[in-house]
Amino acid sequence: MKTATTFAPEHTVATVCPLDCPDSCSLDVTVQDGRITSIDGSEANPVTGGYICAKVRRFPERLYGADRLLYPAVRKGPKGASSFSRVSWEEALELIAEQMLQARERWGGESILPYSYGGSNGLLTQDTSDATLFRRLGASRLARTVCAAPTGAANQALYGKMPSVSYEDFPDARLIVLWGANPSASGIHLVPYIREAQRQGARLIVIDPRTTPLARQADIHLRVRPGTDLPVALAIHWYLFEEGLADTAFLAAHTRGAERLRERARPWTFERAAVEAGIEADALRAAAEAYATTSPALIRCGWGQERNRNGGSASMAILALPAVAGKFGVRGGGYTMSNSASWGLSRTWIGSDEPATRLVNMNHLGRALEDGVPPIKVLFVYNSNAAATTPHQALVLKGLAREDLFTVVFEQVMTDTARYADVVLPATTFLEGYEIARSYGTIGLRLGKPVVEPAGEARSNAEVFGELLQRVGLWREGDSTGELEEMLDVLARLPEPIGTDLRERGAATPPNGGRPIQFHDVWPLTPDRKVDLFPEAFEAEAPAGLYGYQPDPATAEFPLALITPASERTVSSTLSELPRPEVRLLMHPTDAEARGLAEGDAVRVFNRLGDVRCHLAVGAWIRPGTVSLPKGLWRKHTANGYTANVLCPDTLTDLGGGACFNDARVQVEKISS
Ligand SMILES: Nc1nc2c(c(=O)[nH]1)N[C@H]1C(S)=C(S)[C@@H](COP(=O)(O)OP(=O)(O)OC[C@H]3O[C@@H](n4cnc5c(=O)[nH]c(N)nc54)[C@H](O)[C@@H]3O)O[C@H]1N2
Ligand SMILES: Nc1nc2c(c(=O)[nH]1)N[C@H]1C(S)=C(S)[C@@H](COP(=O)(O)OP(=O)(O)OC[C@H]3O[C@@H](n4cnc5c(=O)[nH]c(N)nc54)[C@H](O)[C@@H]3O)O[C@H]1N2
Ligand code: SF4
Ligand SMILES: [Mo]
Repeated sequence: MKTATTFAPEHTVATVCPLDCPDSCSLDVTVQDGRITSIDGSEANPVTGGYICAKVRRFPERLYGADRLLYPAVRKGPKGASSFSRVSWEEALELIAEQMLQARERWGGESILPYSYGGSNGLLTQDTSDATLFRRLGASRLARTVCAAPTGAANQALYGKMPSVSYEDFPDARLIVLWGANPSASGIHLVPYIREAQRQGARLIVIDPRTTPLARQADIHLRVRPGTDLPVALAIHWYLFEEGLADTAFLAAHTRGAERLRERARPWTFERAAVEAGIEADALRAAAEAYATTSPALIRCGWGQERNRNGGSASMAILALPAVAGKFGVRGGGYTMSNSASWGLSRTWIGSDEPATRLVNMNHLGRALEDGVPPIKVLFVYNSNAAATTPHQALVLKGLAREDLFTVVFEQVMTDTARYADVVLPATTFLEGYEIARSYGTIGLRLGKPVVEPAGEARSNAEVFGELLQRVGLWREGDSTGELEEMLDVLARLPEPIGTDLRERGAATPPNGGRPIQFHDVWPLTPDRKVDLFPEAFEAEAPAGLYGYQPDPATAEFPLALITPASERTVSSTLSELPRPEVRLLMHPTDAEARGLAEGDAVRVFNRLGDVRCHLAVGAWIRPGTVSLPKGLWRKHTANGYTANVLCPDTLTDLGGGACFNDARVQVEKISS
C-alpha cells in the first residue's frame, strides 16, 4: 500500500512530532517534488506557537542522510562490524520467522526477547501488532524501565497518575519549583510559560546539580549532589509538619499515611539534609519557607532525580509536597509530572492476553544475554538503540557479539545496535507513516500522517509485525494487515469521541480543556480516591524501606558522580548520527585543578565497569564533585568507542526497577592524546 498521495510540486502538510519529548509539537512540513525541504512549528497547537527545536528542524538530514537504512540486509562480516548484504523483504522476513520458530521449538518461546522503548513513542508503533506477535509466540516480556519507572511508580502509588498541571497554567503560579528538570533542553515549550510567570512576579526555585539556563534565572538554586533529593524533600516535609505549616484539613480529608511520612521525615533537619546534599542549610530553609508561604505553588518534577538508588522514594517525597503543604485546588498550584496517563486509555487493541512468561528488566539486557535461563537466542530490537542507551554497556556489547544469538534490528538508521544485527530491517519515520502522538507535558492526542513516501524500501512497524504474524502462522481472522488498517483499528477502539475526533479533525479534545486544576477538576485515581502518602506495598520493595535513604556510593577511588543529562542535539540517541561539535566531559574548575587538568586535555573517565576517553571542558556550571557527559551519544563520539553507559551500573532504583544511570561513580585522569 502506498501511504502518500501524489502532490503538487511545493506544498505544506500539517502533522505532529511524536518523538519522546513532552511537547508533542504541531508541525508544518514543506515538501517539494516529493522530498521534505523544511520542518517548522505550526500554530495549530497553541503550545507549539509556531516554533520547534533545532533537532527536528534537522530531521530531513536523517530522512535523506547517508546513515538511513533503505533495504533489508543480512550480516556478512563479524558481529558488530556493520558489514551487510542487501536482501529482499521476502528473504529477510522468512529468515526471521524461521529463526523465531526454531528457537521456540528448541528452547521455548522465552528464548525470544523483544526489546523496545522510545522510538516514535506513539500509540501505533508500539504495543500493537508487535505485542500481538510476541504474546502469541510466548516470548519473554520486557519491563520497560530505562525511563520513568520510579516516577511512574511514585505517581501511580500516590495519586493513581491523576492528570497534572499543563504548561498553559504555569503563568498562574506565584512560585515554580523545577525539580530535576531542564526544560531548556528537554521540553523547550515550557520555558516561555515559566518566563511569563516570572514577569508576573513568580519566584523560581531550581533543584539541579548543574546551573542550567533556568537555574541562572532562579531566585534560589539548590545545586544538590546527585541522588540526594530524598533528604532535601524530607527536610521540607519535616519543616512543614514541625512548624505547623502542614495543611491538616487537607491531610485529614484527602490523604492517608501522613503520620508515617512524618515519622520518616523526622531525622532530616535542614542541617543534616544540607550536609548530605552538599548545599547551604540556609538556602534549603529559604526554599522551604518560600514553598510553604506562597500560593499558587507549582512543582515541575522532572526525571533527573529518579535515575539513582533513591530515585523512587525521592520522587514520592517530592510529589507528596503539594499534598502536605496544601497547594492543590487552585489554577497554577499542584504538580506537573508525565501526563501520558491523563487520557485514561487502556490498550484494549492488543488482541491477545499477556502470557505469564519471563519478565526481563530492560536495564538487565546485558545480564539476560549473558546467562538467561532459558538462554536468549533471538533478540528483536525495534524503537530502541539499546547498545547506546542501556546501562552496563560493556556487558550489553558482549551479549550482542554472541555468535549463537540471532539479532534482528528494525531501525531507521545504522545505529550502534544495528551494527550488531544479523538482519537489519529499514523502518519508516513519523514523516512517512501514521502515528498517534500522545503528549506527556501538555495533555494532547494528535494524529500524525504520512507526508512523503517511505525512503527506499522502509516499512512501518504495523506492516512488518503484521507480516511476521502471518509468516509464523499466528495470524488470525480480524488481525489488521498494514498500517492504515491498524491505525483505523486503534482509532475505532479508542473511547468516543476521541477516535472520531482524531479521524475527523486530527486532534482529540482533552477533558477540562486540557488544563485541569488538581483537586478541583481531577482527583486521585487511587482505589479510595485519596492521596496515599505511605503506599505500604513499597515498604518491603525499597531496600532501606519507604522514604529510606541509601548513602552516596562514592568511594575514595571513585569519588566523582557522573550524570548524563538530555542534550539539545538529540532525543535520547535519536539524531546522533548527525554531525555535532566534539563531545567533552564537563568538570568543575576545583576538581580539574585538584587533578592537574585543564580545558581541552585528553582524559580517561573510568571505574570498574569500563572507561570513556574524550576531551575535557572545565566550567563552573556544574557542582564540584560531579561531572557530566551528554545523554544519547553514539560510540563514534568518544575516542575509545564507549559512551557514558559503559560507566553506568545496571543496579536498580529503590522502587519501580528503574535505571540508575546517575549512580555512576568515576575517577578522571589525564592521558596523552
Ligand atoms: N533535547 C532533548 N529533549 C528530551 C530528551 C533528550 O534526550 N533531548 N529526552 C526526553 C526524555 S526520554 C526524557 S525522559 C525527558 C527528560 O527530561 P528532564 O528530566 O528534564 O531531563 P534530564 O536531562 O534527564 O534531567 C533533568 C536535570 O536533572 C539534573 N539531575 C541529574 N541528576 C540529578 C539528581 O540526582 N537530582 C536532581 N535534582 N537533578 C538531577 C540534570 O543536571 C538535568 O539538568 O526529556 C525528553 N526530552
Ligand atoms: N546514560 C544514560 N542513558 C540513558 C539515559 C540517561 O539519562 N543517561 N536516559 C534514558 C532514557 S530517559 C530513555 S527514554 C532511553 C531511550 O532509549 P531508546 O529507546 O533506545 O531511545 P533512542 O536512542 O531514541 O532510540 C530509539 C530508536 O528507535 C528508532 N525508531 C523511531 N521510530 C521508529 C519506528 O517507528 N519503528 C522502528 N522500528 N524504529 C523506530 C529510532 O531511529 C531510534 O534509533 O535512554 C535511556 N538511556
Ligand atoms: S522534539 Fe519536542 S520540541 Fe522538538 S519538535 Fe518534537 S515535540 Fe517539539
Ligand atoms: Mo526518557
